[in-house]
Amino acid sequence: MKKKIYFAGSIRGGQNDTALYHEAIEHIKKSDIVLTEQVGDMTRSLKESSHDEEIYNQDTGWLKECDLVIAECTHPSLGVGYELAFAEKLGKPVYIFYRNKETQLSAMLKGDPYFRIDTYETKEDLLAKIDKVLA
Ligand code: 6IA
Repeated sequence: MKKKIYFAGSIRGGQNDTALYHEAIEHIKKSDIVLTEQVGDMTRSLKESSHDEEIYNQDTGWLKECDLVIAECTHPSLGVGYELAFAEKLGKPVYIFYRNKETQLSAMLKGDPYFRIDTYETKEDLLAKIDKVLA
């Protein structure tokens, strides 16, 4: 059966990696379901009017519904950090990937043995590691 994946990545924390999130999401969709496609949506602007309460309710609902969380954490994001702690409280498996040559991951993630954390360098490397998680 297809798994429901909550893909987390920075939005207001900075959108430099949105194209990469998009590719990762499209890759995951070949085998499973991604609940959070908007994270890789390159057509939407941060300037559009946002309904923050709706976003919060929808995303926390999806966190409750998902089978596992995959987060790309190279760009620090308050929202992603919140989602990861929320997922831990719910007991959802959480996989975190980041490019260690570009950032120092927060001690609040690295120091928490609950999270399964791995580094990567290239997009191909990231997709291969995601495949292992999904297998
Ligand atoms: O603090 P951040 O904005 O960087 O938090 C990013 C995380 O919060 C992502 O993993 C999302 O799951 C969630 N999130 C933040 N903003 C939105 C959003 N905005 N829609 C859905 N989830 C969000 C509207 C769409 C946007 C592309 C303009």
